[in-house]
Amino acid sequence: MTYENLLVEIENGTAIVTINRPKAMNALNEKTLIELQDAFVNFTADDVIQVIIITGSGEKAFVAGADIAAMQPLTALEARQFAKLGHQVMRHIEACPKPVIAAINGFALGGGCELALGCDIRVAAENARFGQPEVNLGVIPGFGGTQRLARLIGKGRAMELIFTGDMIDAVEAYRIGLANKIVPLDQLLDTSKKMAETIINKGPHAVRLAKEAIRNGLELDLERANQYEAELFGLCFATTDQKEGMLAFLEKRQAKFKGK
Ligand code: DAK
Repeated sequence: MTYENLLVEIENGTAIVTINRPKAMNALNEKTLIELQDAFVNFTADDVIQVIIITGSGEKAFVAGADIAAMQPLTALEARQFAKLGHQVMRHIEACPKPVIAAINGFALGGGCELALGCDIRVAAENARFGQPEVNLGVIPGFGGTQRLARLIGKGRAMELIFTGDMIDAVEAYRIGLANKIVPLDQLLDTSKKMAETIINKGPHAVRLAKEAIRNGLELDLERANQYEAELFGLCFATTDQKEGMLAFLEKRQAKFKGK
């Protein structure tokens, strides 16, 4: 996979996608969004890839937002189109059956924070800074920030971040549940890769069905969500991984999952 604004490496079942526009702090322009979407279509279809890590190039920024220079002259209709493209990309990431980890190496602002929110897990480097500063520019978050941030950290905290445009550091992001963990910058990728490896060693179907259960279940009331979980739990028993996983436990050995 070769792209203009993305670097993609595949390592032991993990795809590492680096957003590579360092001169613009890895800001998301149309081209980058289209490339991200294309990359996720490929990751979803590629059986070799089991986990995806998204990070930014350099040491200063994960993604400093949607590209302000590209957005400034947009008409209302063009802006709507741009927002729709951003939403589509976040949906591709969220709906990707494979877990997606954001490795946040610096500023994750505006569209960058929204990209991190579209991922399943957020690992923050000590220099990570999060924020939804769109109100400083006279707009609101346009790639799902008003919705996903509130769902993740709660309405009150999301409103505070979005209304003030304040930036928060990694410690505060961890405290409010925006970051899953904080690590030194030089350990960010290794930690994320180790987490990917841990996940890869589990039953792939189980991990994917768990993602589906959490993601779709959160949109349902508890009763229906639990019924949905029961259906997916039942489905696990159609896989050889379930037979192997339980047999391995009973035989006191490591399971050898085949993803079948
Ligand atoms: N877009 C374009 N260029 C950016 C950028 C961005 N978001 N962020 C930084 N850059 C560029 C800077 O312009 C500068 O370029 P040159 O001047 O060197 O050519 C270069 O990156 C380095 O930035 P600084 O010189 O500013 O570096 P500092 O270390 O001093 O500051 C910073 C770093 C990240 C704190 C600062 O650059 C900054 O505040 N950046 C903007 C952050 C921001 O406001 N992000 C939110 C963007 S708005 C919607 C669709 C989408 C959205 C909203 C609505 N609809 C269509 C409805 C989403 C909006 C956003 O994400």
